[in-house]
Amino acid sequence: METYETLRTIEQDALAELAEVQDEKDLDAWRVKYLGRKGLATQAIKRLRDLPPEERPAYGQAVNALKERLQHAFEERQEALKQRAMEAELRAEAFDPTLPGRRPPVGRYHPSNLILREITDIFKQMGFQVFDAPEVETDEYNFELLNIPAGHPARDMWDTFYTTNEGQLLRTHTSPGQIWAMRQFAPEPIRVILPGKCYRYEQVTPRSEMMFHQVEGLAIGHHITFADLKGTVVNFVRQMFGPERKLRFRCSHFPFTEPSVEVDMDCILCGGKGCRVCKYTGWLEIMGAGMVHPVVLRNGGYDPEEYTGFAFGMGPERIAMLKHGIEDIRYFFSNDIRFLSQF
Ligand code: 2U9
Repeated sequence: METYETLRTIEQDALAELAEVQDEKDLDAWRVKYLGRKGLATQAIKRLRDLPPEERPAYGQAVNALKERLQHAFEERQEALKQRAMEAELRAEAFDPTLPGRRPPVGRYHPSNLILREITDIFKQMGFQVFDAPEVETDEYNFELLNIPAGHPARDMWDTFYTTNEGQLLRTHTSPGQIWAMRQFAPEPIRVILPGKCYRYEQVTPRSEMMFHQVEGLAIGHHITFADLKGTVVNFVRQMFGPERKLRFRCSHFPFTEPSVEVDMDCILCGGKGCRVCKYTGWLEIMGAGMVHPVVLRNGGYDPEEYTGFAFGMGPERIAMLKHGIEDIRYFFSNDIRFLSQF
């Protein structure tokens, strides 16, 4: 019976030690110690020799049963350790839903586009539709059809980017687009607004860039008068700059309008008292305008005996500069995120 006692001791020791095993290495050492070829459980079979033959089968079975139980306990422990390691790994990599999220960088509208949208929205309310026209133009559309023939002194007003193709250029104003609009719609009355890019080969200064935007408007129909132009401009300015704004229409000259005016608004900064922004005049120039010249009307396909129209043009960057107190037009196109992200 002492032999069986030994088997029990082996089993008790083995299970107690197994419970203490914490990692793969110790587990393997345990397996070698008890179940390996020279392991205690394996070696226990040697006691067979000391037993009388009739007791040997029972003892053999007892040793095999012990080995099976130990093997089973080994596998259970192995599985438990694996499970524990996996849980630890998952805990280490765990997603923490309480951490603040990482914001992806989000783009926004360019201040030129924002002001263009504001301007076109106001004119849309008054029944104007947005018309799109090419930026690469011909001499004919950019100058001639607008009553600016070759040699006309007005051509000196624009220094033009000519292309290597004869007669082809980058438009110096959005006005050629108005010819496209007139020729598309004549003889129907029209109200169109043309926002877009223009190019002039000039010295870049705080007040002028080589590329800039213009918004031009054109209304053609029967009985359109200067009073319609005035009402349209006053409504626009009061929506853009506030209901208290005063306006002044000052005589001017453009080849494509007759009569022509330049429109001044009382200074938004000083209210007309005079300050640095209005150069102590109390007034800010915001646009040019006039009644469409009869020659231009005819070039667009309208009979000037039957139709009249008004037109106006403004620089949206200038409008945005006045509205937001921006002092240098070059901020718009120098891609400085510190400037752009303020709008
Ligand atoms: C056609 C007929 C008439 C458009 C006009 C102006 C006056 C004008 C400038 C102001 C500031 C442009 O950005 S700016 O430099 N524009 O003063 N523009 S009347 O008149 C037209 C245009 C096309 C067929």
